[in-house]
Amino acid sequence: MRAFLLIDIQNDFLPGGSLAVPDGDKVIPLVNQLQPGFDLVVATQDWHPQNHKSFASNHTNKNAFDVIDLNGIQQVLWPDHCVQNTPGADLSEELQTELIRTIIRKGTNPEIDSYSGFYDNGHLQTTGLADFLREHEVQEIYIAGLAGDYCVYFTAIDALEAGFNTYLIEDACRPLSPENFELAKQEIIAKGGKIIQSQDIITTT
Ligand code: VGL
Ligand code: ZN
Repeated sequence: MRAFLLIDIQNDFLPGGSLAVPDGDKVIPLVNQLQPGFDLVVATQDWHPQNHKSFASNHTNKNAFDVIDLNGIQQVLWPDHCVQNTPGADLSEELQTELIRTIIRKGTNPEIDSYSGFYDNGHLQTTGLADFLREHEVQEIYIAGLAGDYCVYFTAIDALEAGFNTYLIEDACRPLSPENFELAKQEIIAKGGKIIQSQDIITTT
């Protein structure tokens, strides 16, 4: 079975949002078009409490994009984003949701960030995504969404580590930093993943 993972297509990551990914909205028509070609569609949702320690606002004398040590893990400090039950945390209204079988919420523990859809950044706690996919006999995972160099990248690395055949749909992702996204794609390839374009899927399904 082939699964399609839609990573963090939420208002705060879209133009006008508090942690906007440049051209983030451009992925939405593409992922809407691709969804029916998969056996299973799963979305992730960054879902932080207001006191989350990845927010610069929860530290004194720190600015957004500073890097700190948070419980032994390097942490970029972000503007407040995707706060639980706020409009910024909602999936985009442009995103088609009828085919989404489950939504995996992550980043709920204020002490640790969670970029990947599978685990927190310390790999201490699972979200249950790997088990869910295995229960549905998924072997191939196709990944799209935001941000390409953070949550998309970490999800792809964990998918590979969990033994799934992993495909990143490059044109259905947008990064915060193009330079970091280049490094991220190289790392995914080095670990056995594949970088593809949406056209590769549209023409083969
Ligand atoms: C993300 C930074 C902080 C992402 C989430 O979805 O890529 N990036 N939280
Ligand atoms: Zn976040």
